[in-house]
Amino acid sequence: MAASASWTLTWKSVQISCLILFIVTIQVRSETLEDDLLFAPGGQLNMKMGQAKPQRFLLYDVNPGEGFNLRRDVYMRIANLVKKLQERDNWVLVLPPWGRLYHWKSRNMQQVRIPWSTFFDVESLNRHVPVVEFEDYMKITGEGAIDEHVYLQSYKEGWTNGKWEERMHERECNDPPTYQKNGEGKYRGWYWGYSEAYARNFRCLSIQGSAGDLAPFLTKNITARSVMIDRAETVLHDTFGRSDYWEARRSLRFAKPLRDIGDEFRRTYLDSSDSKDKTPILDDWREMKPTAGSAKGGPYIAVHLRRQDFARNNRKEVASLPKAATHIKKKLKELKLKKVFVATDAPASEIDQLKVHLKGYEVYNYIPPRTVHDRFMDGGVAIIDQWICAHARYFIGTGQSTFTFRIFEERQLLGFDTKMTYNRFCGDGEPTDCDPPSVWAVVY
Ligand SMILES: Nc1nc2c(ncn2[C@@H]2O[C@H](COP(=O)(O)OP(=O)(O)O)[C@@H](O)[C@H]2O)c(=O)[nH]1
Ligand SMILES: [Mg+2]
Repeated sequence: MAASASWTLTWKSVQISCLILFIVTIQVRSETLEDDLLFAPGGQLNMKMGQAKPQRFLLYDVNPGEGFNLRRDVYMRIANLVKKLQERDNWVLVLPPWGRLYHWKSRNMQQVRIPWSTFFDVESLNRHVPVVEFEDYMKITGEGAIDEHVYLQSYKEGWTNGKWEERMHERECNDPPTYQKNGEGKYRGWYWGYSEAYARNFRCLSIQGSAGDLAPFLTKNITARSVMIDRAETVLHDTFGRSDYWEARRSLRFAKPLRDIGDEFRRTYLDSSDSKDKTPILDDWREMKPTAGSAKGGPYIAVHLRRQDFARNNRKEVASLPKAATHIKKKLKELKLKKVFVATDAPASEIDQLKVHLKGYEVYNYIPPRTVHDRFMDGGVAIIDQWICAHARYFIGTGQSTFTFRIFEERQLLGFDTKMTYNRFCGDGEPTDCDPPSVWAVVY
């Protein structure tokens, strides 16, 4: 039977929850005492005084089919959930290792169990909410165990009376879970490629709502020390486009080595540097608040041409190469520029075709040297492309691509005028004056 875990708790269940919470808190406390060396100052006395609360860990994962740039958005939702949870308890966000992404097609390398530090500046993340890599989590807790695996799902019966409303109930799983209990009572399944990892408990939670709505559930219904929220893309942003949204986004900085490679490419081929282009980067993102329009950008146009599955599926947002080239040439003339940087997932043959259509102009694309590709893999190369696009005078993206959306945001954070950023190709299935992308101003 599906137990109700809704936020409308009855008085009786409140009483029971309090009792369970009390018992488990004692248990968690005694566990924590052993870990004091790792978990910062504090002993029983301090904890009684409310100074050092036991550390709790929030892990999460996303539907395996989702791409890198939607995952970055889900990170922001979960980071802000942790921010909210921290008002009550000492929660730490455990970063889900990267790997097995559909778009990472290079076959000559193992693209799995990749730590966040390969792609992102973990110190910057830490300035928003406390985070640890999964391998560090295993070291801290001494094993690869996760106390509670909570699998988010929709409501089997759909919306009530065809109306979407916020709600949350513990339910039987809609689909048979791929995580199965073995003879030792451990739930085994895909934990980012770590065979030693497992969950002690598994449950399904039907939810319609935002990430922050999980906070009461995590503080009242669950008292375990570590909880994994699976299919985290199911929950929405608490506040889209407000200051806490942007704080999470600002903290999600690319790793310095990748930014350095992008900067070197800008200097070498695109006559672009931060001082000339008025795109200075401060070490601490919390101090960066450039006024909109202050960034000039390098003397080149950058475009993101999303092809591959977008083109194969005949999405109406996809422009043919000749149509994209016509758009690029028009803008180059208008802005009196000669150089265009092309970020794309297209095969080399399509890039060559585009170059033919852009004859008379200088067309650049980033081809990683072997050493860079081996170290940073497909994910890192894509970030270098995004970084170069973020610094162009003018940008044109692909409609509905989260890869493009993340470039829009990056440019907003550098201080570009929105007119120089929020542009996209009109697809072959759209009119030539297709709707421009929606503009999101940064809120500081
Ligand atoms: N290097 C590089 N990779 C790209 C480019 N466009 C797409 N990709 C790859 O394809 C993936 C697209 O998936 P995703 O991040 O979900 O973005 P979306 O599908 O466009 O919304 C990216 O994460 C990259 O791995 C590009 O311009 N350059
Ligand atoms: Mg995608």
